[in-house]
Amino acid sequence: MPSRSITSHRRHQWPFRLLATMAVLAVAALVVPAVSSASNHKVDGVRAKLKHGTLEVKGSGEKDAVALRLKAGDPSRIQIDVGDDDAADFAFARQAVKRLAVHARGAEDLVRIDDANGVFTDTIPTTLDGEGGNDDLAGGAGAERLLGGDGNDSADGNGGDDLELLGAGDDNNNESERT
Ligand SMILES: [Ca+2]
Ligand SMILES: [Ca+2]
Ligand SMILES: [Ca+2]
Ligand SMILES: [Ca+2]
Repeated sequence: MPSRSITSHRRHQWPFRLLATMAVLAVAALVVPAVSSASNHKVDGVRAKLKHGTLEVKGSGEKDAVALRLKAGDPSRIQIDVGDDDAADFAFARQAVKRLAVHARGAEDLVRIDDANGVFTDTIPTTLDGEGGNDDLAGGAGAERLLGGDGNDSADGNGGDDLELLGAGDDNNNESERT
């Protein structure tokens, strides 16, 4: 009977379909996420690495803009946004970060803590060091250390018990109240 043979044919086919589905899932699991937490990785010359609990961000030596924020919808991740263009370039598990230090190096840099997705510098000791050049530093609601180094720096702690040491130069310390 032809109908019998079709039935047995279909029965032999389905394990192959299952194998094909499993192969597709295995390939999907290998896809690498776009945001990297790799330590030896640079974006526009800016490096971010986590070592012994210290998340250190180092500038390129050229003019940099760097924003640090929690990931939208996932406060367990800290993102580093090089270029401050709303596109995160590095991400680290917040739990693994015991201290945060940004060393912007020479040239006029913008370094800011972005609390848009939640405050994190209240629990993670944070230092923003503009180093040489006319830097623009902005803290978050927590207590940060803002260091200007040489150059005419501008700093705003944005609330919290901040320490601002802007070094040599014609510096502008404008602590504002957060609302
Ligand atoms: Ca970016
Ligand atoms: Ca600088
Ligand atoms: Ca602050
Ligand atoms: Ca200075």
